[in-house]
Amino acid sequence: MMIRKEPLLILAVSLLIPAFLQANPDPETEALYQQHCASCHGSDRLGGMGPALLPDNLSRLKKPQAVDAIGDGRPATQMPAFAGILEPESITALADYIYRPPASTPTWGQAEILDSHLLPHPHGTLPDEPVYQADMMNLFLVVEIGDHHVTLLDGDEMEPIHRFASRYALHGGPKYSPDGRYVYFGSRDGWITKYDLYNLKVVAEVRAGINMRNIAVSADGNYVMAANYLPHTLVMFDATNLELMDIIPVENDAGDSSRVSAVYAAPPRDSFIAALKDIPEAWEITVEDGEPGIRRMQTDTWLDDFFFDPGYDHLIGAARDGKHGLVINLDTGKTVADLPLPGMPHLGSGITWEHQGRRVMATPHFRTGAVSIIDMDNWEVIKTLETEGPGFFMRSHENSRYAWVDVFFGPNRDKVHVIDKQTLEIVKTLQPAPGKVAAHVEFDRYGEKLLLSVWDKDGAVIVYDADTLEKEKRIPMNKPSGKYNVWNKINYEEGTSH
Ligand code: DHE
Repeated sequence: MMIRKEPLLILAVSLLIPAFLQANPDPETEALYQQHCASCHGSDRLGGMGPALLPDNLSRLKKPQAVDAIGDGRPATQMPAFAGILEPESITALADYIYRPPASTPTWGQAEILDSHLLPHPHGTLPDEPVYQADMMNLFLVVEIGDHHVTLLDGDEMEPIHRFASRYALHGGPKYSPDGRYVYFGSRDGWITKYDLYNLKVVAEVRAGINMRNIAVSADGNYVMAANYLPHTLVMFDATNLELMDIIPVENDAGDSSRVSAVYAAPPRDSFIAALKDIPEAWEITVEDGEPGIRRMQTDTWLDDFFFDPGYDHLIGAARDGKHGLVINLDTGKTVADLPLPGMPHLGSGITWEHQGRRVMATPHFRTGAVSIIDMDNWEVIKTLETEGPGFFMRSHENSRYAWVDVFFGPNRDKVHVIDKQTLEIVKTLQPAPGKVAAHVEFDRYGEKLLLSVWDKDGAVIVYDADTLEKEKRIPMNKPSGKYNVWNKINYEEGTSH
């Protein structure tokens, strides 16, 4: 294990919460928390068997939902119901308490990361043959956020092979090792889980931060990089057993620190690219002899999510103001185009394809019912397709003539549009389960079939024929979100996310 010795880098990063904002709960609520909650969620609320209960980690759970969870428990988890044990006022007081910043400053540095490391099956201790029969290149993983599970699907038969519990609130695409045997999941609470798809076992886990954005696996499969919101760090691990290699403080020359918007592997460059949310910089990180080296690119503005052209020559990033996109040449670090993309483009979900001999990319928007289609040679928007509402995810496959985009927000969120990649028109709008969000598509390795999520506790993934657009099968699942095909991911297929 190589860990930098400079005291500056042996981090114990603070939340920097002003004193006047810090929690001052009444001792009674604090005592209730310690009595009933601390054993699972940690005495410092940093999480344990249960998730972290800090305001930033709870930003996606509304307070009334927290009150319900404390009172009624959470099905299919270890969270018990406290309604029969605690008075309603105590339950409300506890819910208030967990939304307040903690009195003592949470830290997540080297000691905490090393301490969190779990290694149930060190590399080389499990058999090298799959324990089931399937085309290992046509497997899908489906993340079910309803009860924090993952289903492994056989992509030829479209049948579940196995279902296992995940860490709380997985987010972002899991990343496969280059040979497709292992998959790395990232959770919002900072946990990275390495899972062996041959043996159907968790082999290693580590917690990289308190509030994590995403993870990336290097093209050679040797390193895992975690991007954090809290603390302001990038953390690098040896992919073999998830051993800590380096903690990179995310700061500019003036010492201002920043959250990391996201980090991705850039295979042709043999590097990682990260964009920063609070400092106008994008970083290229290259690992040599186990040591990460950083090249900083100044950007015209702060970047949110981003995307690359197929050669990874350019980064296309969404400006944090949500009003435009920037194209940055990754060799020179210079901004070469400013794209008029109103309505907060969701560039992380962009896809590309060949259109009339030129490469185009397309992205949905979080705030506008539109898909922007951009010529990647001259960076001009060639078409803005009107949709029935703002969308989240877009998908296609090189072998399919269609691209799919959902209508994730608004009254039409149960609809998905099918776009003809040559005419650039919507040719069909499907409504697979009226009243239930339909979102996120992933194709099989051949581009012949696809899976669409019905994003509901009583939900499903629906199998469609990618050509006839006919529904073939419904596989019940608990709020399935993303789906990830091994072949498409390890080959960086043009129609899927990286
Ligand atoms: Fe995501 C991917 C950021 C909210 C489901 N989301 C990503 C990635 C980023 C990101 C940077 C790419 C990481 C990767 O794959 O390595 N997401 C954000 C946000 O900033 C945002 C808008 C606010 C936030 O809460 O963080 C956000 N995301 C959501 C959701 O509300 C979704 C719908 C439900 C959830 O699980 O929280 C959601 N995000 C997803 C999914 C992916 C994702 C399913 C992977 C898509 C893929 O196909 O690869």
